[in-house]
Amino acid sequence: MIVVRSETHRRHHSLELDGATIVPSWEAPDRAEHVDRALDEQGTHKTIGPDAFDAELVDEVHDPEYVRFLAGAWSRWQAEGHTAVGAMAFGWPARRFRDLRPATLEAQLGYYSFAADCSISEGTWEAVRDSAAIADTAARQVLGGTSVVFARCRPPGHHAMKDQFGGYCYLNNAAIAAQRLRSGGHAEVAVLDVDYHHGNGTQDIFYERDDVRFCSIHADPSEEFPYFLGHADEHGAGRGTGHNRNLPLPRGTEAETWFDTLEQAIGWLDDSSPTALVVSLGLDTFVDDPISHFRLQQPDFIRLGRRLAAIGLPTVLVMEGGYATEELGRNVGAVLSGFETARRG
Ligand code: SP5
Ligand code: ZN
Repeated sequence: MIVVRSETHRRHHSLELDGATIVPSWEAPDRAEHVDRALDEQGTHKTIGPDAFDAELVDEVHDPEYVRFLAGAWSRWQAEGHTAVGAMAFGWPARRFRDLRPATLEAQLGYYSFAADCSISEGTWEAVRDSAAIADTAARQVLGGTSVVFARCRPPGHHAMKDQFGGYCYLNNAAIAAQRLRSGGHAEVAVLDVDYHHGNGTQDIFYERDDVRFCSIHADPSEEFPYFLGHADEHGAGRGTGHNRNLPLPRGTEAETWFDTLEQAIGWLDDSSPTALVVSLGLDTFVDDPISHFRLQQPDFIRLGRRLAAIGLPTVLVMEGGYATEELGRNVGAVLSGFETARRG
């Protein structure tokens, strides 16, 4: 399989709140290192680097001012003389506050985020930019006729809203891939999100659109992050009504139920006629994931790969979460080999 990756991710070391303590994030560089090593060991993949970041494409799914904010936040933070190792919000425009675009960096950190589980520091923007470019490049490869490409993105993207970062995500890599497929001629694109957490960002970006339909299988947000989006009654709005589908499952869900739900998701995506597929491939559904509570085992990831291949559409696989770092490489490898055997067979 063609794998798009880059080393720039190593420059991004995020911090997150654990209660009132600030700790190194679960979403750390060794995640991608384990994946790269495992895929190299499989020896069946062709690795390429990303093409240049296409700001115009990204501005079609994100607020351009938000993208400018991300690009400039760290240098502004330093210029202001802060000594903290990372910039993070501490105030948000919550209920009954006003939706005012602030001018100061401190206020903008709150305006442009929805969670305090990720920070902006030295190298964050460069890693975020490459991660987005990786997803875009994978989509371009698919437009060029390759049937499936793996975008080894880090940081992940599916929580990133039109104009808010959070959930370890800054730019929405899957949305960028979907937008590239749209602009390359696919009239309708399906996005299937199998990360343990709801893909609130992808939902937000396409909520009022009928050309990209979004379906997510995830832990019920009434008991899991991101809490305030991802419920079963969110169906889309305006032209997008009927083009969004959430399939929340309780904590502790086993593989059997999960795969039944996957059938529902695929069936729903097939209700219309998408000609290309983007998969937000989170591996945090794994039984030993340290922050998640579904119970998929490694062989289930082979099965997942096979099932995704059987959908039969040109496919971009975009890496999202997965925090059982030691096993992450083998789990990603399992999806890719399942996919490849099914498509060859
Ligand atoms: C891409 C992705 O999977 N993002 C997930 C973001 C989750 N962030 C909030 C995590 C809160 C975890 N608290 C864990 C406590 C473990 N003792
Ligand atoms: Zn996740």
